[in-house]
Amino acid sequence: MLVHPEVAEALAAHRPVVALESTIISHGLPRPDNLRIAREIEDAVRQEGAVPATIAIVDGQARIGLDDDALARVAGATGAGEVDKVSVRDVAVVAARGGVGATTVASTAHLAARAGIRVFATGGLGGVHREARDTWDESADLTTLSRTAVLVVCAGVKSILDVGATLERLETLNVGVLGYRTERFPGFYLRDSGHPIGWQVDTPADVAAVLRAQDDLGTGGYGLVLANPIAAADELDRDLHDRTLNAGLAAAQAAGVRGKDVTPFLLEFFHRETHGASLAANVALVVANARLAAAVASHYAASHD
Ligand code: PSU
Ligand code: MN
Repeated sequence: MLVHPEVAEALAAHRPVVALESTIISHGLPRPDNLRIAREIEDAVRQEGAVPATIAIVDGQARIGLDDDALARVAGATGAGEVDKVSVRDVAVVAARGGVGATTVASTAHLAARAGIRVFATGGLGGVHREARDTWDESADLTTLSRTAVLVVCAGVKSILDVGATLERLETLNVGVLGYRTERFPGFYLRDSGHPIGWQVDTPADVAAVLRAQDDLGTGGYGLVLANPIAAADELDRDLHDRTLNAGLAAAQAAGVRGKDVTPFLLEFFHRETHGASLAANVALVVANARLAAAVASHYAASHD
């Protein structure tokens, strides 16, 4: 594992660091916009006074914090071969083969915790797929968070998933869910998924206090989700959303898409069918999450004794 010097220095000095995932860059956002957006997300973290640590596997090495060249490789901008989507179980394989891999929420959380980074920002968490009763398709994001000391700042989970089942699984797995200025679990492109959550927090300092209490009480080994709804101005039109979702689910089924290809397929479908409206929403919410994560990391770092 190679921790970028800027990230290592910040961690050693107890200055704020925010981990960022790379699957969103390689598989969640269309090329060539993805590289520019990846930089925008890092800039948002810096603007809030924290150091960004985008995580990926490059030439077999797990990297915590990417330089510009590595970021371009993960974005597929150098044309130097394919980038694998890498969950926790794949990390060692891609590393041993010397490959290039983009890390999911699960593997990013794992590597972030290993590097001592407590706060992580992304767009949407993986979860239980709608047809899970038949396919058993549940993202390893959930089980990984049940044993990884990381706060994940996200805009909820996408409506392509079974949101209610995902919330139930998070409860079973001891993963806390906090709503940022809301008591409704957000629905990624939409502010409200239709599901309530138990705890509302109103400031980054409140969130940092929960992290400190977790550390003190020994529940810090479990992940925590900070659900930050997309801004009202950036929300997708609900009718457009519902139409696209139904069409996308039908298309995925007709095409026989399975396993780890399901999420990228549906994301791409949304971006194409909404003529970029879902992409604009996606970028807005990720940048907002990066900012909020940086603010939380700053308060958490400041509370170090
Ligand atoms: N949700 C999104 N955008 C994404 C993903 C999820 O809105 O890019 C990615 C994340 O990396 C997440 C992964 O960890 O998909 C989940 O994939 P799976 O369902 O195959 O575990
Ligand atoms: Mn899956």
